Amino acid sequence: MKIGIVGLPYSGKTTFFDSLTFVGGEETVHNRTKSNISIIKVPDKRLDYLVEIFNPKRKVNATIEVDDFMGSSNPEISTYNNKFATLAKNYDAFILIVRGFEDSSVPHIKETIDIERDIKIFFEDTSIFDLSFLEKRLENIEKELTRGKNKEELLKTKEILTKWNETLLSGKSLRELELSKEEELLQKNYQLLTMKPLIIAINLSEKDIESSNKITKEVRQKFQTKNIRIEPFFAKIEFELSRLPEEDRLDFMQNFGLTESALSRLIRAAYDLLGLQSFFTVGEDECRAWTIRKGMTAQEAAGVIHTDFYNKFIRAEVVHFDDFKECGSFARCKEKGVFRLEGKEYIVKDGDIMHIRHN
Ligand SMILES: Nc1nc2c(ncn2[C@@H]2O[C@H](COP(=O)(O)OP(=O)(O)O)[C@@H](O)[C@H]2O)c(=O)[nH]1
Ligand SMILES: [Mg+2]
Repeated sequence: MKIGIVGLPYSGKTTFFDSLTFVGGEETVHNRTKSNISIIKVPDKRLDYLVEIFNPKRKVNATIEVDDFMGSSNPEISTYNNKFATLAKNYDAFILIVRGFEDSSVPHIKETIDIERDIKIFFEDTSIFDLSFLEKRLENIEKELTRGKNKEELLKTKEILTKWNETLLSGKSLRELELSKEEELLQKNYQLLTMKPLIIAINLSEKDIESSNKITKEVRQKFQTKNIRIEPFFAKIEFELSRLPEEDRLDFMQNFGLTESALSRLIRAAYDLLGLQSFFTVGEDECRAWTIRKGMTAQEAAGVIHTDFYNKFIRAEVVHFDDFKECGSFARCKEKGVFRLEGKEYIVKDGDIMHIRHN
């Protein structure tokens, strides 16, 4: 799962990325000419709790890949141009950093601070790329239709693409649509930008901490739809925070009246929007959060751990995290009847603790 950090120049993308990398990054590949990619641990309080109980040798968080691919050192993709559009297709979701902080020493390509205008620029530019893609594709379909092969399939595709085209022309984004299985398959091939989940992170200054809820509410009223999350954050504070030793962080945040770092919130939001969830495996060696798509079966989830577990799956022993926390031990879970044996068709829930029985 890859997330692209996008936004206008000087909005705080690299500041955000560098904070993430310091706090949760396992491995950073700094390649200033191409991309800056980092693998980020998805924070999870439930996993922290399991680690306290089982005291394992290793703790393994779920991970997600984040890329500061519009990095300022590559002026060719510093705005939403064609090159941006080509690269942006590679991502499963975007975090759009929008500048809300005033600072006369930091230039703004539009000269003034205007959160709504900058969000609109992103919406409009990405819609234009999608529209031009759809129009080209529709022209090709017309040509293919005259050849008379695969007529039925082409007509079906044409119908879908025409609908998407009209949605965009009416000023809406494709995120708002409910997709059929067929449409999902098309999107897999096309990677339309306005269909990708979007997190809008408004980068505010410290002096806006008190008004941040009000500012965010206004932006949400205008732009919140399906597959969009809108969150405020304070890039400069987060950056300083990430450089502090862990034990000093809480004090530092409290000085600003903050209770938690916004980075965890943003990463978890991305994880949710991508339709991802976690199940856990626990033991003395390792406590681990595994990433699966919502709706996956026990057998498919077992296959994420190991293909052998998929092929030789017998049953899954399952306890939900909440039940485990309430009972305090597996033995007590068995007494209370919340420890279950599930077959391969069982739909895994977010927070299930599983042990796979296999041949
Ligand atoms: N005052 C202030 N400056 C910031 C903030 N966030 C970023 N900056 C500064 O703005 C400049 C551009 O930030 P950068 O992260 O490089 O932006 P990018 O072009 O989007 O990658 C840098 O000098 C940052 O230190 C902020 O919240 N407040
Ligand atoms: Mg940058």
